[in-house]
Amino acid sequence: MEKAILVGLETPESTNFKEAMAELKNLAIACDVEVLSTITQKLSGPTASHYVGTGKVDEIKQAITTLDANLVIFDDELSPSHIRNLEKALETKVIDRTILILDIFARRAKTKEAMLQVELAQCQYMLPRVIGLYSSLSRQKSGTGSKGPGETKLELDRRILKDRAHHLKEELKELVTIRRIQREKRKKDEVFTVALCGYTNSGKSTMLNKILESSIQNTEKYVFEKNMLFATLETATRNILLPNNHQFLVTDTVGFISKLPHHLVEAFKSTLEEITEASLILHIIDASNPEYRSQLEVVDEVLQKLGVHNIPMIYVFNKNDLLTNSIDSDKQPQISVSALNGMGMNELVDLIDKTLYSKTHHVKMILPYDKGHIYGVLRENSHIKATNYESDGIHIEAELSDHYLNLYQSYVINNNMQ
Ligand SMILES: Nc1nc2c(ncn2[C@@H]2O[C@H](COP(=O)(O)OP(=O)(O)OP(=O)(O)O)[C@@H](O)[C@H]2O)c(=O)[nH]1
Ligand SMILES: [Mg+2]
Repeated sequence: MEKAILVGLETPESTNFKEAMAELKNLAIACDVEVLSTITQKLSGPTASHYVGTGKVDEIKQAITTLDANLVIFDDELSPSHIRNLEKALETKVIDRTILILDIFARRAKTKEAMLQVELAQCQYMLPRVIGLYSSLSRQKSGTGSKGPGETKLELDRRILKDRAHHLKEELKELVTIRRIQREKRKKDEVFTVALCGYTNSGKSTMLNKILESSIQNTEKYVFEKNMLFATLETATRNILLPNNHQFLVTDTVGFISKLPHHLVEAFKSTLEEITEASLILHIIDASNPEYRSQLEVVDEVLQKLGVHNIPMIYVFNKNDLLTNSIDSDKQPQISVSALNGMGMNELVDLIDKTLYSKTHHVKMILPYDKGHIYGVLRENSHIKATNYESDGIHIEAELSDHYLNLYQSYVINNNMQ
């Protein structure tokens, strides 16, 4: 079993440093690593050579000997040269948060698509680091015009990784096409889709299972839910038919975490596209977690990076059975539920139904010219019937859903006109 020392650097940019270190510990445990101790340092930023100061490096080295550790895990993604310098100084394997997350994903991946995506992310993470690892070797060996064995090995390793990444991308492309075709069919059939997004372990899968109970066509399979980081790696879509005959699809997605590795987001893009094309996003928040506010921000940031704009979103504060205080957040629209005991779930399903099937409003509005971007939003998300450019702004006649009516109420001059 691997026995590790965790290392974290607290800089002025660090937010929730303590919680990030606690999360790192959970990530390590999820990889079956025993955590012996945590060493931290406060600095204005990482040092160029060893990420932490040289005095700290000595302290870590001392701890490795005293505690008999065989692994050091840093909370931030280390550069190739940091890893090289640290491994040399500490004479121990050094990894970072990114590798841990990639490792957990690799353990959890079950479908072919998830396995390909994780391996692609791993290849892409390794590529520049192989260069780092061997560049010291090749420098030692390099005489004029000579090719040392290190360098040859480096070239070989890089080529293998590059070929593998290329192969994985090709295989993924085929799967992505199948997924696209499915999505386009749904769009053509005008089926509403609801995507469940949120921090890992917030209760997304439990929520999907609970929503399934509202369906009168209760033949769909339940999805896997468990108290562990990244229980869900593959998206699962289920059909819901309400007693009023309204119908929609709900998709469970992979959870997010702070400092989600960039390569992982890239590799999972095809899976995450399900979110960017949803009719409605339910942002599930574990309100019983003391860090729920920062987790919520992390998820909102990742969604933005994925290119999620102008999709209606409901903030669903989950696990309210564990709360003693009421929720303190100004995010709107919001609802408080327990996916475990069903509290608030009827209201949530009603809200989903209303948001998807809300009637449209025929409105006349005037957009000042400095709010021209809103015109773009409306053109994409509603039906614009007439546009006139006047001296006081853009005069628009449009069909707006409740959501957009609420959002742009201040520009509406005439609602439900005939
Ligand atoms: N007390 C309580 N526990 C809940 C609630 N909803 C979910 N849980 C628990 O939270 C844990 C995680 O639930 P999941 O549904 O697997 O969470 P997830 O968001 O799908 O997690 P990942 O797939 O790992 O990202 C499980 O142990 C659930 O039983 C709730 O409303 N109240
Ligand atoms: Mg899940």
